[in-house]
Amino acid sequence: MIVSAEVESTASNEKSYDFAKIEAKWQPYWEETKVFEPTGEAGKERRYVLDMFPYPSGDLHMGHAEAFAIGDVVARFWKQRGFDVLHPIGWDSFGLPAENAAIKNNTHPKDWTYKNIETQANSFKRYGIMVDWSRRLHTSDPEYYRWTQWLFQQFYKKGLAYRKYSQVNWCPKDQTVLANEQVINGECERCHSQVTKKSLNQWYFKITDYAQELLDDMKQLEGTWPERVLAMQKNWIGRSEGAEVRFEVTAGGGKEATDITVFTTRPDTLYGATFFVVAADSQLAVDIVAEDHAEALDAYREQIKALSDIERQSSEREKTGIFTGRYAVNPLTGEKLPIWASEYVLADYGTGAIMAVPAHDQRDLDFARTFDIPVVTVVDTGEDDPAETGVATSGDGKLINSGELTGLDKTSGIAKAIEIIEKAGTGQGKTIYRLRDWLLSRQRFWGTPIPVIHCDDCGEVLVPEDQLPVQLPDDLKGEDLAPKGQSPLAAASSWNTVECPQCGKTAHRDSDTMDTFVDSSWYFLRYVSPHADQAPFDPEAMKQWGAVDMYVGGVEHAILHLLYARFFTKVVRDLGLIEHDEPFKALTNQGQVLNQGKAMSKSLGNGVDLGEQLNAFGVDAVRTTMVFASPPEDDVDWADVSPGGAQKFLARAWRVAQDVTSQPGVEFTSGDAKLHQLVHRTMHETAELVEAGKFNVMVAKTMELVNATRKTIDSGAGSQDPAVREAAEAIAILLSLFAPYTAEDMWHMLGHDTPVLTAGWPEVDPKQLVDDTVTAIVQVKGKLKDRLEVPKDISEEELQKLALASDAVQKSLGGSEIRKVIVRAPKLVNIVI
Ligand code: ANZ
Ligand code: ZN
Repeated sequence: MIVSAEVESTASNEKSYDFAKIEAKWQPYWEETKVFEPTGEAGKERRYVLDMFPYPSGDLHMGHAEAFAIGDVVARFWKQRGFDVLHPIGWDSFGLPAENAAIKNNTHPKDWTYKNIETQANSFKRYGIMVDWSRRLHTSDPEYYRWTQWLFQQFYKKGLAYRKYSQVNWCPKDQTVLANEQVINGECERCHSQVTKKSLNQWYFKITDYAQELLDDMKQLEGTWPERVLAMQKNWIGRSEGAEVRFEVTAGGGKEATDITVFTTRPDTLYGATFFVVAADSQLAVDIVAEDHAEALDAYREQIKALSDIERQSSEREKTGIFTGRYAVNPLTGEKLPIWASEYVLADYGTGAIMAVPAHDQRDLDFARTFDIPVVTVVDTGEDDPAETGVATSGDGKLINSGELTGLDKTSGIAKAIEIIEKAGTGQGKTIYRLRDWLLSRQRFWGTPIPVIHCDDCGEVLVPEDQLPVQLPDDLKGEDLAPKGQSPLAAASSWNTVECPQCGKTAHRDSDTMDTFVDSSWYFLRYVSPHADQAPFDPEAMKQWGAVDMYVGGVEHAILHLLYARFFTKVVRDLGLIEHDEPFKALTNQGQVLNQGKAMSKSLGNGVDLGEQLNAFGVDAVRTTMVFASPPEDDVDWADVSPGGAQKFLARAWRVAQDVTSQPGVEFTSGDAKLHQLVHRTMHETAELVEAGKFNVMVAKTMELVNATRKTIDSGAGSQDPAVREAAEAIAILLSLFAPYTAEDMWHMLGHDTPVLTAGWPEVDPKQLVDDTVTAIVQVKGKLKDRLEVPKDISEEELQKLALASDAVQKSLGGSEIRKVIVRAPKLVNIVI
């Protein structure tokens, strides 16, 4: 065990608070009492709290410790507030690192995976997270991926999973395709190799069918999801309104006349189009190129193959392109525009072809200047001529040189242009999205096999439902799994060769596996009934739990995982299996744990080992530090925090319980009224703070309450004061949200014999919250004898009671008989003798 100097001194000051002993004592108790599991009590309101499930790489790290401490505050708070709480855990246990480890160690990926899961599970148990262990799941278990496969098949039947031959991102090192989202600045997000393009037959999910709904339903999330996450999703979906316009391509260069449709957001600028561009890597370019330009086009296509979409669209690089030898006719002006092929037009956006308006589109202007193409200004924005400045103008203004559009502004120009082309039958208004279908197949082993069989006669045949899951073979290991340009499963012929379920001929299993994002797109649905074996989840359990009330996880998942999970939820709803539209009603993005301003990383050598911190300071001190350091969404810099300080605070709180000598169940009638009031105010305020996500302030309030209670105890006979017991119990309940071991130990020291998590939130007396007190004057025979601080809304009887109890009043009465008491609450009491 590693003990720092600071800890040693702490430990000698507070000898009696021994976190290791407390941890050892209560961990088995929680397992025995099953207090972390939902009770399923009828009629109880339910809450579902979820932390993004971990990937089993090694042991837990500081990032896990932060995220799970935060999620647990929410889960434990709702439990104390009387809800039945579901807070499950599982592992996202497919993926490449396991496979790479297996190749290196000549083992099967499951060895590495399940060993790491066991290590992490033990650490989570030690960390005291309130999770229902009976619901634990692993996405690499056949019981789980059976249903991932089943869902894939339902998607397939609805036309939402399909295979298509296309140019895809290919990582030459990992020898697998990558989704667009996994290509960062032209590099593989994992191994940083330069990504290339390859033509392959790949599986896709048709997420684009849901583009508009994914946008529209963000309304349901406003206010409960971080704004920036919503903004990122909106951007990613990228809705564009405009028009499709059909251009006739004249015969020439050995090719016949045809036509090409473009997508434009600015049909109002049609008169400013001076050239036309097709995506150089599209089939369209090959189809239309003049015969005597074909060779040059081929050479150009070869040259741009290695470029990523981001590089291709970068404004920094000089534009490149090649003339195709053909011309397109502007449907409004009849003008013949030269058709170029260039990298800057993307093959898979819009129609893969554009009309170029250099005066009002910077990319087009850059291109026009490179190749000396005319620039015609058609919107008078009041700025300088783009042909001279090299800066395209995109603002609003009056249309000029534009025939029937001349004089209109941008909005009415767009409307008018659409009206004209629609009437002429050469185009129509159109909305498109930047979102692409989700490429889900991977040429790797350690993933969910795609449950499809390919037959020469029958084509794609779904594996019959009663034969699911299609299991991964157990007998491949080490070198068998090394990347070979196709899935290792393609080479496993005994696994791969099967009878066609339809015609009985020899056929082949699909040898690709699914992107692990598929596994994580529905796990939150599985948790409501993780052992269901007739369906992905039990409909009754789903009715009880429904959508996740609070989801906690890193902002790095703002697009991929969260968008995919939203898409899956909508499809599962459309399959009639659930009723809700959105998987996560609320989302909290926790910050990162840093060290000296930098993210902890192996290469920087600034990592802090969680196990060492837990050994040195105890679980509760680490958890308290995580929650106290900042609001949940901010970063925590481990160089700036003090787990030693947190440990001292916990010891101080713990000793409060030790010093209470009263028995449970006493009501506050007399004693330290100030402390009594503080307890009620604290419980009221902390509930509001937790609801508002200000967990750090909640901890600060707990600290204040501990200090005040200490003062009362130290001021004399406090240990018997009912206010002190009330305060100590309140402290234990507050600590149960973020320092569970200390809280449990205190609760039992205070004489309770059930788990602190069953205590419930104490009822708050609204009278104790009334801020405004007034000074009441007490007179005897018309003479002022005392002043009393009383609540504004004090009753006549209460005020009279307080007045008669006053020492000064009693003294002046001196035993005389009281004839009459006149009470004017809350300000005056007059005693007549
Ligand atoms: C003419 C025009 C004039 C355009 C103008 C813009 C400004 P967003 O808003 O991102 O959807 N475009 C269309 N398809 C393209 C593709 N496959 N690759 C590259 N660029 C493409 O952008 C839509 C605009 O981007 C379209 O409107 C088109 O250029 C271009 F003053 O058409 B525009
Ligand atoms: Zn067949």
